[in-house]
Amino acid sequence: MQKRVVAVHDISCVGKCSLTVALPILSAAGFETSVLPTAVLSTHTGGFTGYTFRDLTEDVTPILNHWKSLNLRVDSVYTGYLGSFEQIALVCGLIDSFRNENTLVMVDPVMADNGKLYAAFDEEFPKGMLSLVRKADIVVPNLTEASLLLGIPYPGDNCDRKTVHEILKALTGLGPDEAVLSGVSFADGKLGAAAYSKKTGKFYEYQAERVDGYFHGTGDIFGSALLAARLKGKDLGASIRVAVNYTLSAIRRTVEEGTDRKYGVNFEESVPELLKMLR
Ligand code: PXL
Repeated sequence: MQKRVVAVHDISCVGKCSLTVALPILSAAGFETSVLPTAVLSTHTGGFTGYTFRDLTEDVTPILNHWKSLNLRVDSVYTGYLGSFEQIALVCGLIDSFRNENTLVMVDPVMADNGKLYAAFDEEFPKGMLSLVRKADIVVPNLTEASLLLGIPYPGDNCDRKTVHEILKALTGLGPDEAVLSGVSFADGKLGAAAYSKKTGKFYEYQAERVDGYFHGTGDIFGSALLAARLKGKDLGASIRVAVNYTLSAIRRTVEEGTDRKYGVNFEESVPELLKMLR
């Protein structure tokens, strides 16, 4: 039976990230993708000024109440950028109400990058996010978000394998069975992801070519591809390989095309590659 994912992210109308990335990728991978939009913004908040922001917190409870009346089967919940602090508790409620023994809950604790909280979040937000992370089967932070969750200083993006392993283990100590860190580098000119599974007690890593520069929305592309691979039954090691290779393919194409990076990367034309890797 086709699996249903509930994707909980904002709609950034322009500047590909969050739902405008998660929905097409998960749909192309063959999953029915239902959405719970957390906010509507004219653009994302990284690199644009003057963006609009409509918080949809008020709509969450009525939407969930309607879904409860439908007896909706939810095979996966994928959370990302939330619109308010109050939404953290509401999304925890969504998970509690709809999770069954086979539901895969993936939490991307979107709130920060490069050592800094995003514009919309204050110092209290990471504490709230921790309560959502505790409910996850898989947690997918970047190094900045991981250090905020664990209450440790940001180790910088070039931190060594030993530190990355400690962080991954500590993340699973918060509750999730699996932790995946994106944006780690263990060698010059390389960038990739590392992961740990509490069940197997194994670490996994995959590095590919590093393309210099900041590419907006790539965390969401990575997360969506990772979830697609896990839901297709690929193991954690294979899943991070798929997610890194797909993200890199979209970045390479964007560099070749020379488009303005704040508008996001060309993940669309790499979808055929993703589908091949997911086979
Ligand atoms: O990709 C993360 C993200 C999602 N949504 C919004 C953002 C960001 C990162 O800046 O601003 C609105």
